[in-house]
Amino acid sequence: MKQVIMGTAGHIDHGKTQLVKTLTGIDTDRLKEEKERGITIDLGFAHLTLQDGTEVGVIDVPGHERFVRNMLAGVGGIDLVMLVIAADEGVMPQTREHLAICQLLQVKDGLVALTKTDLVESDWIDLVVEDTREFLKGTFLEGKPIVPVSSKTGQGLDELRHGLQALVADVEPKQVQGKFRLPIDRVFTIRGFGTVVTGTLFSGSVRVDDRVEIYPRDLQVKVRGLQVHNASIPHAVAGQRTAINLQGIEKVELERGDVLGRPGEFAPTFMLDATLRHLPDAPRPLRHRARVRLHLGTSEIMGRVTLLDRDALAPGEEAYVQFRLEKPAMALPRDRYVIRSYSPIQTIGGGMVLDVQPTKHRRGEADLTAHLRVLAEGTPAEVFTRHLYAASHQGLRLSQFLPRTELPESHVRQIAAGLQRTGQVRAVNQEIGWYIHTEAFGGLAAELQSQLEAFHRQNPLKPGISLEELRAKVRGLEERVCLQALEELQRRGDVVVERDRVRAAGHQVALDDAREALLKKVEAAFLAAGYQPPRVEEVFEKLEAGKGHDKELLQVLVDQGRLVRLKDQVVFHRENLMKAEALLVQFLRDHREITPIQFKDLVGVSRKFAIPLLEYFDNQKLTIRLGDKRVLRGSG
Ligand SMILES: Nc1nc2c(ncn2[C@@H]2O[C@H](COP(=O)(O)OP(=O)(O)O)[C@@H](O)[C@H]2O)c(=O)[nH]1
Ligand SMILES: [Mg+2]
Repeated sequence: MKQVIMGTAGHIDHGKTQLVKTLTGIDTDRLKEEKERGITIDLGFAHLTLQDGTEVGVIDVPGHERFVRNMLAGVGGIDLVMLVIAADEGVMPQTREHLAICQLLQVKDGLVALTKTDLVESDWIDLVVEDTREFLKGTFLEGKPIVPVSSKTGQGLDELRHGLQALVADVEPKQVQGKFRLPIDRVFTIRGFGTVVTGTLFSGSVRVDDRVEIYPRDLQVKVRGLQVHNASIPHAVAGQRTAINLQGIEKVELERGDVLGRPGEFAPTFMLDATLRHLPDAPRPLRHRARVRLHLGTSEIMGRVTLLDRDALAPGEEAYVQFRLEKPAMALPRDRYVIRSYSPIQTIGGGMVLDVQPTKHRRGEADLTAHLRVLAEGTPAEVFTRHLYAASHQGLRLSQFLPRTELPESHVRQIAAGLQRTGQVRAVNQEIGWYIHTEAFGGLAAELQSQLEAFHRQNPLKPGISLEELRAKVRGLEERVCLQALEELQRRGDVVVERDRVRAAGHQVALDDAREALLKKVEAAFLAAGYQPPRVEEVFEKLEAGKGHDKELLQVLVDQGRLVRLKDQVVFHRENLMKAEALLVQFLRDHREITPIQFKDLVGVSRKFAIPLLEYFDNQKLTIRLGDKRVLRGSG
């Protein structure tokens, strides 16, 4: 069954509420004050059953200029508008304002009811129809039916019903598969039930017993009951006027403007990127950082408009902007909004949300316009790719991206899979949905390689850089991404990764003849020292050379495997170490175990070196320590 919501619009006293009552039998002016004063103050709700059985939810809005904010809370989710114009008065200020609002919110379709025809002559009606036709030119209502009616005599009501029936047939079905979202337009208490909220179910669906979150309040509650058109149902879907009985919350804890959604699916925000169209009949240019009222869904939030590419936006112009808000908003890309000036309060423009988790833009930022244009005009795949591109080498995880898109997870995964196939996107971690733009990945690999080369130039005697040190050279680089980029470089044959050390494939420790000769002498000194190796500084001092490079030169010998460093100051020549190892292995084969004292006597080494040597063999997994003895590993 098709779900359709129609809203009224138009100037005060033009007969909106009366017409709704005549059509539906429901008086939508329910407040005491409304009855007393005979004017609509807040939204009214009714429903209408058409000839073919379609139930149309009707939202009656106030026409008074002081209550336009209430009107705005009602028209956010409507499919059709019935613009009401009294035949005796014609187009009036709120006729214009309401039509402009519907235009900005991109209400898709509607018609005009020309009311109070019983008060005027028929040739006058023809004139007003003509005027109205002129007034609608260039708007979404251009060419739509203009139906003369009288709530008093009943004239024209059948034509009006037919007109509505024809429009309803063309209404597109809502996104029932989308994320569940319901902007709250009323909160009240019903004795025996507790707190009830109502709203137009924007997208997705909800069931009795579902847990829902009240955004942006960080409150979770349970759905105790659901009603649509006064009937209890187990399951409500997008496009329905829905009343939800909430468990575990008091009326005072929430208000119009809050949004119901699934827990964790949305991220409230203080900043929004958006397109903004300044109305052609706005009284003055909109200045950079002007304070405005942002109407989004059923909420009204104060904030400032950052114009990103100019100082002022002239009436009739359109631009990309960033809103900086005074309270958090809950929105998704492609949501429509309206802004009103702070004072005097007047509707001045509106547009479409592009990004709900933007970075704080600086004016004149490179690429900003191109970026926003893709978000505004691109396909879902192009938008996703653009966000990935902006995320650079950090990439995006689905958990970060999903609150930032109107698309459900399955759709985003599909898009990502398609982009992986065409090579535009890589997965950092397929399982959690962590993706990186291929260009960003390529840029990262190039950056790592140039960092590596710079390191080699500055440290010609070092064989390579540690992974951690290299990773720290690129800001915000995560380990998993870094390793994948290095893998790629290694696959290409550009770098070599050995355990936790990285070097450029072509890199060799550069030694000139003098250094080579010096190293030979150093090595010889350690070889000759046998099991009593000297301190490193002593060797260099004796050779009166290598000042300042002692450590690096020694490291070259260690890297080449000619010397072995047991501890910071304990360095052995590998050959001596191997001799000691041979003695130890032979002894353990014969005697099974050895104490440090036995080892000291066996090798003829001082106590100072005996322990580091034994620990070294433990570390090499040759021996195992059992109490104060060592045995061969694997010997039982
Ligand atoms: N003569 C006549 N009066 C009407 C008609 N429709 C509404 N009215 C009167 O116009 C006044 C304002 O109507 P209302 O529905 O409250 O206007 P709204 O402010 O647009 O909702 C009321 O006194 C109605 O009785 C109509 O078709 N003919
Ligand atoms: Mg009214």
